Amino acid sequence: MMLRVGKSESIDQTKFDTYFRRILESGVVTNHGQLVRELETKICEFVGVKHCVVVCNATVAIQVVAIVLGLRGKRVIVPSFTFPATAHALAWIGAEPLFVDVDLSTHNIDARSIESSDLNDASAIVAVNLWGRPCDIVALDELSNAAGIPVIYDSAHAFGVAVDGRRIGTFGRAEVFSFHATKFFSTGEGGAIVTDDDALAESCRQVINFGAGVSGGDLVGTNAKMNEISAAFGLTMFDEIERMRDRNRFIYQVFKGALRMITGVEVIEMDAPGVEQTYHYMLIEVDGVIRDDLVRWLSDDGVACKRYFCPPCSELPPYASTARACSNSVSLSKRLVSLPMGAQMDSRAIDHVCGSIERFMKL
Ligand code: T4K
Repeated sequence: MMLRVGKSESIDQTKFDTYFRRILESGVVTNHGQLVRELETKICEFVGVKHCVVVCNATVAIQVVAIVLGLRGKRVIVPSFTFPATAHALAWIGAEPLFVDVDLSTHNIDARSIESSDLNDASAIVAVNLWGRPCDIVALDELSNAAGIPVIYDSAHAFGVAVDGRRIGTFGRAEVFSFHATKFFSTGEGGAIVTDDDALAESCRQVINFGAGVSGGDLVGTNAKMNEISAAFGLTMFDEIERMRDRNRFIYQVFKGALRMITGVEVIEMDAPGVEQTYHYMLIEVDGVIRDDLVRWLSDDGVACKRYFCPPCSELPPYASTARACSNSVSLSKRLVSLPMGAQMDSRAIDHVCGSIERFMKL
């Protein structure tokens, strides 16, 4: 029997029960138990990275990496078009997000909009692989090397994605994944820090456990551990990754074929040369004048769609008065609609969504 977990997936209940029984038998429910260790090993092998530290969510993962890299009180370059967690995580630890605009076609941080004064002012770049579409990693590497500051990737959307045969999770100084219930791979709530840097991994491991073992320095610990039940979800779901990818690819293609026939709707392309996708997001772009009405129409018609991300981060109240204008981010925030994706979608559901959009566009 398959057990529904979150928005996009279902897992094998028998396998989950086996893991769950191991938790009950061991009596260990948290504090880096056996299942968490197994999950970390599997993620390292799958991603092709030396260290994985699983945590309770990706927001805290960003904070932990930022604290370990000494970013408290420092400026950090971030894209203005992302989920608020990217910027809030940094602001929460006392870093200052320095927003830069994104590229209109990739929706990712535009290396060309990072000015040399930004690089002089900033102590790190946190780039986001939005929708699982990889950033311009080469350009970001060049900037990071030239400025002598690290790049950290917020890869909350990108677990399972590869570029030119190399998995997301192996780039920059460290990368962060989200395993939230709305993600391709889920542990309910959860996340991971992945890195090849031995010292960084060791410090992250200490910081997520109240700073235990930290000697000297000013590293402040927190509690960011993943528990064993979440790890059991993750371990059960691991065996489903390729099936989920194939299923999502199929849904994406059916969706794309149907949406392309509707005048006024542009599908956000997930396929790119050299990129192995998970097809976790199904996004369309429409005229900004009608976008909010379309979202209301779809919601009234039972379609779980979202205005990701509106407003852009740089226009959120904590940042709006100081952030620079990011016109591409504003434009995207007015035009994008995220459609339902994953296990909940079959051909009838896709027909319903596309039919509803078509009727709206003909009004
Ligand atoms: N960086 C980036 C770039 C991110 O996008 C995120 C999170 C983070 C960092 C931080 O990661 P975490 O700290 O969360 O690990 C959701 C998620 O809560 C959030 O994790 C995610 N990004 C963001 C993009 O989406 P909401 O408020 O938009 O989700 P919500 O509750 O409206 O759910 C979306 C759809 O999924 C709805 O149609 C309902 C459905 N759903 C949701 C849940 C929670 C289910 O079917 N089952 C469920 O259990 O934020």
